[in-house]
Amino acid sequence: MLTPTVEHHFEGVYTNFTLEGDYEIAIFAVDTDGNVSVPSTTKVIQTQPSMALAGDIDADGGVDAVDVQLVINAALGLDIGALDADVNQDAQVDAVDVQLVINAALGIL
Ligand SMILES: [Ca+2]
Ligand SMILES: [Ca+2]
Repeated sequence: MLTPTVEHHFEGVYTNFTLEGDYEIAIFAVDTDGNVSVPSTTKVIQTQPSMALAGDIDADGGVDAVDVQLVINAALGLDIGALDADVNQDAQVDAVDVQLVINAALGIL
């Protein structure tokens, strides 16, 4: 979502091009009547993938008690929305992921 800065000018920042590869981006506008503009497209090429901070479930740049709570909730089957709590990427959120997040929060990696 773009945010208006000055009149007729919008800006937005998206930082989650974390995997290596080419990303096609389409930008379009919708007015209050639902009319959609022809999209303007551009491309971002990520050549230096960044490893997401392990255990940073809410992607705020740090691993703390909030992340621990989120991974516990996910392990208990509680909905944490679109956040990915599968820290070790084994397709399930369980006590192993909880331990990994706790370790990360404590600085033990
Ligand atoms: Ca966090
Ligand atoms: Ca897991």
